[in-house]
Amino acid sequence: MTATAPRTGIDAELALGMYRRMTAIRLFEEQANELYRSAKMPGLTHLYIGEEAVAVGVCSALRRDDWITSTHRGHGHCLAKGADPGRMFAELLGKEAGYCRGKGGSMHIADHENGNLGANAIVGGSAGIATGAAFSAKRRGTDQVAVCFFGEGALGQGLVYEVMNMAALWSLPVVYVCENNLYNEYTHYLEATAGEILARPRAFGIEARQVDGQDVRGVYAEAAELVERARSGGGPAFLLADTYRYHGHHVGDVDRAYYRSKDEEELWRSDRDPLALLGRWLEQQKLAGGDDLRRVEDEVRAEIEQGLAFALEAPFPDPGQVTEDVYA
Ligand SMILES: Cc1ncc(C[n+]2csc(CCOP(=O)(O)OP(=O)(O)O)c2C)c(N)n1
Repeated sequence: MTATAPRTGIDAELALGMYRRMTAIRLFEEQANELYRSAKMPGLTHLYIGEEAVAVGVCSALRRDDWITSTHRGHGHCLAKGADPGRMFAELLGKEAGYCRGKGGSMHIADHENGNLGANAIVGGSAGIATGAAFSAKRRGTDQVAVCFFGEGALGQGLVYEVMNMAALWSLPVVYVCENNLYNEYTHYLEATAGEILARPRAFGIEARQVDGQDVRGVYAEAAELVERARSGGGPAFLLADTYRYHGHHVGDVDRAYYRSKDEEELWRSDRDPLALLGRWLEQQKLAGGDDLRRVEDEVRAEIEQGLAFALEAPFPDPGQVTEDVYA
């Protein structure tokens, strides 16, 4: 199909590609949850389900050689930038075939071939890395752009402001993408964040915008503009994406009624689901039918299951490697 929807300029190929990537993230995360529940995965993980449109909308506006940095909730960013689900599952399971040879686990996956400089368990920590990458691109005269994903909890970290200051002074090609899923761990963000979020980047003279993070087309449109602006010398930008995580802070956070209600969770799932919203739009625009969407889901499910089987069967690293690649 080559039909183009004129209002946004997003054609069928791009929209279906975004639907496919969002589906891959959702199904990957459901399996990651199962790995935890069946005690096959060491440690825990932070699920991105519900937030898929942010990673996919932004990364669809990037080239493969552009960079991203990610967070403790990083599987979605990683998949959206092109990582292989099998190697990601292998990393979650501590297998040698994993992206960090099984030594990083869920919160440290890096995939340099696809421009992912890594997830980071230190809240706000990757802001320095993304800004450094943008500085490097500028110094070397390439036209690469760096995107820094972070949760609104990172707005309490001083590093974020140190690097925004530098990025503005030196007009660096970096886009700060703040994923506001309403909660800093178990606390509503309004209890921890004073004033207007957008006033903070604007204080540095950084172009700052807000977008509905459940609408992948809107996220893509804003990101595409800000990325191209940065690429062509327009300097840094800040994109605030309003979103929601359907699951707990991490997979073990099951009883969460003390900090948010079931009704709130249900409302986001039923009314604001990013996959349902894009699916409905694709059908309304006659860019895809229900059968097309089901076929995409079946294909993606097969890929995810294949990746999972690969990881489950993959060998653990030799214990003799335990001190290799470790810097301390
Ligand atoms: C510097 C630092 N402080 C505290 C923590 C513990 N911690 C892990 S996740 C988290 C909340 C992060 O909230 P947010 O940035 O909004 O991301 P979300 O989990 O909502 O995606 C905290 C406080 C940490 N990992 N690093």
